[in-house]
Amino acid sequence: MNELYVENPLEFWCNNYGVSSADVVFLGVPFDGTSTGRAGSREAPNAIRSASYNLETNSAYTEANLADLKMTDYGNLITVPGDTEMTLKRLEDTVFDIKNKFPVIVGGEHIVTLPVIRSLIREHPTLKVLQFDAHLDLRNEYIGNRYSHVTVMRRIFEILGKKRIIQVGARSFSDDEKDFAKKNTVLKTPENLLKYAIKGPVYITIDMDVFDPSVAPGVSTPAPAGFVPERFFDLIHGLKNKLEVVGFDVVETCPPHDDANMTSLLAAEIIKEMILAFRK
Ligand SMILES: [Mn+2]
Repeated sequence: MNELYVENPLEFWCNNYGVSSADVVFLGVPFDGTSTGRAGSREAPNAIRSASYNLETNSAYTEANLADLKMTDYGNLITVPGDTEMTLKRLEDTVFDIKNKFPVIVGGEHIVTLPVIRSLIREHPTLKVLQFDAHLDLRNEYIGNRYSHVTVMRRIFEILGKKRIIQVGARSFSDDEKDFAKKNTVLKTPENLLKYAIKGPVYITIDMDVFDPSVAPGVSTPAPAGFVPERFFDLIHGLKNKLEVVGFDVVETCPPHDDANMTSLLAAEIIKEMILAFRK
């Protein structure tokens, strides 16, 4: 056996320790059942795994190496196409199983964040959520649906309560969402976020549409005038020693609309840098 010459591009590039002994667990959630823009984010977990093979595990920001961590790729949640409720319940139960690890949840569309919060709040009752997103996702319902990528942060607000969602990067929202956010969440620019102290456990959700479509075209709901990657990475590493992060997700990558795999590649790099910056 010569293991130097084999690899498995169906797993995210990391040491695969097995779930019981791993500290960091990658879980794919190939679900896009409520997508109203471009469908296809169900293909993202595997596209991001494949993209990770184009990257180095070293980080220029931290001088740390992902390969030195006890990390494992847990595979994909078995979703139920057409049944959002059953899919979300399965995800809540699966995340609860790995709650003492550092969960890295890879969507799929943004509704997948809801069951992750339902699960983590049981372990961390004072949990806050830091959201990077072009949208506020605060509608109470959308085309008659209360459980969708458009309403996900409203449902999370109902769990967490006032001023426990911190929203960064929003530039596409309705009047009602903006009014609701002013009263009930915390809106921050990247610059202000660095000065804002988030105390206690925090979960970070990254919607890839927070980036500009010129650097991340493959998203379900693109919005012009977003982040460039350098700005995001500077921000993340500026927050490195300030936050008690208990896990994160990267959602809304949409491979069928992703020119040259740019968005999957960026998502893979984000996953690496986020883990190296924030793992417990
Ligand atoms: Mn979103």
